[in-house]
Amino acid sequence: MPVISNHMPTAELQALDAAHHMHPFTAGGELAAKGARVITRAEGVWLTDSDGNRILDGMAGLWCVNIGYGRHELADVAARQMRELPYYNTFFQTTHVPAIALADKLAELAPGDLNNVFFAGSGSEANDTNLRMVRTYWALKGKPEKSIIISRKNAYHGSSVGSGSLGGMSGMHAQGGMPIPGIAHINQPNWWAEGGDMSPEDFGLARARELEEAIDRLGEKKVAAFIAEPIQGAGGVIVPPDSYWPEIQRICDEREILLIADEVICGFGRTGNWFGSHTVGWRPHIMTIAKGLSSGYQPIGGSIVCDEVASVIAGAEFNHGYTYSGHPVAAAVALENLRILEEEKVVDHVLDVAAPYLWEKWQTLTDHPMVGEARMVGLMGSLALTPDKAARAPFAAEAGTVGYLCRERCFANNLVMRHVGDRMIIAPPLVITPDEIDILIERAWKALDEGMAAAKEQGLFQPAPRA
Ligand code: PXG
Repeated sequence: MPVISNHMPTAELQALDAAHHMHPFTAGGELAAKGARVITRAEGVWLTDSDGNRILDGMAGLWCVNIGYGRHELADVAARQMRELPYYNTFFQTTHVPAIALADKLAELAPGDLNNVFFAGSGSEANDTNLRMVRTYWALKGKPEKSIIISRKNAYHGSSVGSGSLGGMSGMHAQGGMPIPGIAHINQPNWWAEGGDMSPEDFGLARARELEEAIDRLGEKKVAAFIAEPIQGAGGVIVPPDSYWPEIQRICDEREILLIADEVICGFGRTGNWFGSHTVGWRPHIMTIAKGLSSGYQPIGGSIVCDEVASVIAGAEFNHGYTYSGHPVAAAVALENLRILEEEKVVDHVLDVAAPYLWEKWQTLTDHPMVGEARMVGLMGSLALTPDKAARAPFAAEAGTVGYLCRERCFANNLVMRHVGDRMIIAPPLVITPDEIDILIERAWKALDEGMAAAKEQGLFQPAPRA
């Protein structure tokens, strides 16, 4: 057996990868034929692949490397913690310093009375916790029938059976028996694709009022909670009309249901505030966190829970938890990440420097003949691709065909910009500089040009007939 290392030729690494490694959200056969891109190192916002290409990471890994790559402070903290206490659990009335310190810090950062943290290993696990916690809360309050959770179509809340059911991804629900019962999905506030002839403001109100209608239809007595991402990420960076969130808050204020803000992407500075719910003006009872909590340097997630819910849950044994809940190495690394975010004023950098500059440049992409709209909140942005801007028309080809062509051209131009259907999305590390933003925009423009040329060549630059 050869030693597998960065020094092996790319083709050999790809062959070994194809032989034994099953990839998430990937058509394995197609990838095996083509060969996976092998990433070997990273620094700041820059990835290096096994062929020595330097790639600008416009997605911060998977929306998570908020402080950028290559921060050795986190490696040092991890090594120190591994030497001192590599593992101990937080079950059965024990604890340890990293979990204590991280929970304490999160209680300080989170708004209002969100003072209590239940740790998990990922965002999916944290949302599974939330699902069981809100139902358990109502059961302990003597209302076990309050168990339905309302979510939204095209939401992403994770990939486990529970969190995937909370999510509203039709492609996921089509595989493996999801969603589980007891979850209702209302429509998303995606004006570009679904707004028809309505004004964005009217559409935002109408989509928010679907929450009210759903609660009334299902019966307030049966609804436990509403879960939403402040800004949908994996669904394509869907920025709702301004009317949407205030109306959601009004409805929530009038109903007795719990609110779960899924901050897995929006949290820890992504939207220009510590939490996305702050940016959109929404007051949740529980926040789901992961990703930027450790900037992806260690797998860790959790739920930040308000005092009322936590105190009711504390009244009985909550039969729930993970081996790695509050893992000491992950917790210590997360704490160091939060120290860097805070001391280096990274969230201020997003709000005052990076986001305004990126938005100024990002908007210019609407001058491109294939870009219908450009949206951005903080450092998460999207472009809607269209063959007919005035009609906001989708392509005649299957959704994602043209988006995929553009993503391929991004890769070829050493830029990671993803596609979700025919929306292009970015979420770069929060430490990105104006110079790097210039490079991002230049490469994005080139990739769009090449993507459009390829679409035209393949006869794909055609609007779908109007429904
Ligand atoms: N909630 C939200 C809002 C997320 O974006 C999760 C929960 C689940 O977290 P974990 O740590 O279990 O993955 C996520 C994850 C994509 C993509 O393609 C997005 C995510 C994960 C993988 C891929 O955009 N988001």
